[in-house]
Amino acid sequence: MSRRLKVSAAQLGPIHRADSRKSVVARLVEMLKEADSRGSKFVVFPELALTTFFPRWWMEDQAEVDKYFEAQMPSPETLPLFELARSKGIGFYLGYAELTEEEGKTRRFNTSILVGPDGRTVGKYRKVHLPGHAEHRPASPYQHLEKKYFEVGDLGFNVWKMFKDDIIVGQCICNDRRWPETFRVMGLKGAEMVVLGYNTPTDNVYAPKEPPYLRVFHHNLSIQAAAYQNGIWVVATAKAGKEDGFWLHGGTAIVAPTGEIVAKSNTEEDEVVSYDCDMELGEYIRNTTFNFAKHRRPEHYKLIVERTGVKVEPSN
Ligand code: CDV
Repeated sequence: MSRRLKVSAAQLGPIHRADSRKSVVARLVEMLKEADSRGSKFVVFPELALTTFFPRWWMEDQAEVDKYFEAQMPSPETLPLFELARSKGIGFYLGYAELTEEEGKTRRFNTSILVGPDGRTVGKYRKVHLPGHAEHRPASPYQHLEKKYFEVGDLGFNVWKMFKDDIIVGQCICNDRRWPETFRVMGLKGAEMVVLGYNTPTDNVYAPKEPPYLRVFHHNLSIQAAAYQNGIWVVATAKAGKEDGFWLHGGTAIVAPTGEIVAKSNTEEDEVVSYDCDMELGEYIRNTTFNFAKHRRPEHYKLIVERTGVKVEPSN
């Protein structure tokens, strides 16, 4: 019997500032029901899936910022999602802003969790590649303040065995998908599928001349290359559409280990995208072109972990 996993990417349309957690969770619940009706066993929700993408606003009052964070998970508001998923035997990935007390310190992370089909949280990830800036830029049409509101994740890139076939699942968040290191670390830990959520503005606030079509092209380029270069399935789920007037691109996609997009969203609204994944498909890639044990040359990759930025060093 081949190992298969039917997965659904549950894309969210906009969540406005005024929308309550309860109304958002009701939308997630509806999409989980839709995924269940299609026979899916795994549902991937977006990054920061419970609120608007609040890093676009400069806020000085920490109490105001903290309204976008979750101090517990499941919370009373999200519990219906956990209970429904458990009753249906469906696992899920959920992104949210995490507020935690650790060693007497208040900490804030851009976090995602993997919840197993038995309703238990099996894995947590805290976003490593935080894009944007930390200072107020009043001349900018909007802010991208992930560097102000979150700490850099401290849990690394991990994988977990999930579902009845012990499928090895990794997770990351949004900007992480643009960094090959993200996927290679999980690939080296045996990942067979990597899931992620994202909120990507259609325009590049740091490069206003970049045309919007390139944003979706770079998104696809990143996840397709990551899938092929590691022989893994990649599921990438957007929060999309005009949120409080700011446009986030869609492009939710399920990518096969061959690098091909096999299913994608057609809207920038709540939309469930499903695919029945053959978990054996990546094996030939992982055993031939990207047989890591046979072909990798880490002795030549040292700079990747030793150096962060570019230092010009011509060999002539
Ligand atoms: N939420 C994100 O991480 N967004 C970034 C934007 C800022 C480029 C992304 O990589 O999509």
